[in-house]
Amino acid sequence: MNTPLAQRWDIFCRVIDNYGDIGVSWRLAHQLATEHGLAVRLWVDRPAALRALLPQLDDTIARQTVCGVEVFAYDPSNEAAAYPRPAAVVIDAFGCGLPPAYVAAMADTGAMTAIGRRPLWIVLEYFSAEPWVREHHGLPSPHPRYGLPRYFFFPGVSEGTGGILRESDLPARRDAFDTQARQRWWSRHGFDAVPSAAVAVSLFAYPRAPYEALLAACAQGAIPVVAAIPAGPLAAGVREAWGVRLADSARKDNLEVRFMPFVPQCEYDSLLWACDVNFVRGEDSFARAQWAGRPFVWHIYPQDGDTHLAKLEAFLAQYATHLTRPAARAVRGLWHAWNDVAGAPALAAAWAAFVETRADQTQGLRRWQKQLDDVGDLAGNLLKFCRKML
Ligand code: TRH
Repeated sequence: MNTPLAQRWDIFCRVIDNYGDIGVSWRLAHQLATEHGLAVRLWVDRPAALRALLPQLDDTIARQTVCGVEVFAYDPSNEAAAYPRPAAVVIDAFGCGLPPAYVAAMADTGAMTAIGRRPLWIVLEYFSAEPWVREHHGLPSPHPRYGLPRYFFFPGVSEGTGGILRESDLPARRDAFDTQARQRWWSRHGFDAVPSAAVAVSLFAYPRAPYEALLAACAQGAIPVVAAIPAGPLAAGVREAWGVRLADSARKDNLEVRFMPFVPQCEYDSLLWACDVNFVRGEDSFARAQWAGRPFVWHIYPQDGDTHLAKLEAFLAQYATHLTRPAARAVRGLWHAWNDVAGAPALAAAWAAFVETRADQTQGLRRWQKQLDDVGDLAGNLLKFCRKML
């Protein structure tokens, strides 16, 4: 490939659990390759996790090109592994660390001569809306042994942070997803159109979420609800509790549950657009829900010592400034109940208040998206940052 060396990027991702680490890494790799024309190699230690998001990936082979990205399986514990010449920019996703042999190659003068400078090492951190992120975003942390230039890059939602991922065509694709597209989407997945009086909800959360209480509230609620649950522990839990073995839908009073497949990542946005309210979790689905522009509920990834609760509040504090007072109260109430925050309202009452303020939330989300646009999308910000440093 005849690519200028500064156009070559490597992204290293170790899958800690679930799909967020690789979900963000893949989305970034794909956007850098397809939108910005970079030659991207994505190194992943558990290709099977990526396969769940990208079914065309063959997780039994060590190296392949998928959708413009070269995907490599690697074993971080194999110290004898050999790596190709390092790229000009190396992303250490979520601070997973780089293989020692690769780091040594980065410091090798041969590599430096070929690139024309020392490779740039970027530690892409986890998302947080906490104020300290602005102070730490972009800070240098040279490698102690080799002195390689290394910088922290923090995703965030306010000016002075790295922003969140968003492909340039996403808003246009979302806006083109009209009522007919929505009907076609449900029909493609083998379901009837959602009745106009019903609220369609997508439900993606960690198993500790009080989803049974939510579904009970929906069943007893005044407004009909259609809940789409992608395959996973929640769907398994509902199947078990409701005694539904194979059917792809089930009904209780005012609630219809639709058991969905775990869709490929490139289709996940359309699931969010086909729904009126989205329950999301972790990092990547949470970002997508913000761009989807439908009222959403974040199940935050739990951390030791409840440190995640500070992150939850930090996001809520910023988001709420774009909402009317009743909408902000309703959002906070349901997010608190969903995340088991002490003093949260009962889930049924919180859900009813949330549904009532949906129109206000949708308006607020437009203002929120404007704030995100002003910050700039993560891939574009990262590129600008690296060009400045290279
Ligand atoms: O899966 P997550 O909980 O991921 C993570 C990890 O747990 C990680 O260790 C943690 O640090 C991080 O959260 C905060 O949630 P997330 O980030 O939303 O990733 C889910 C991915 O799965 C996202 O890319 C969307 C995708 N997805 C599909 O492609 N199809 C589906 O049907 C669903 C429900 C999700």
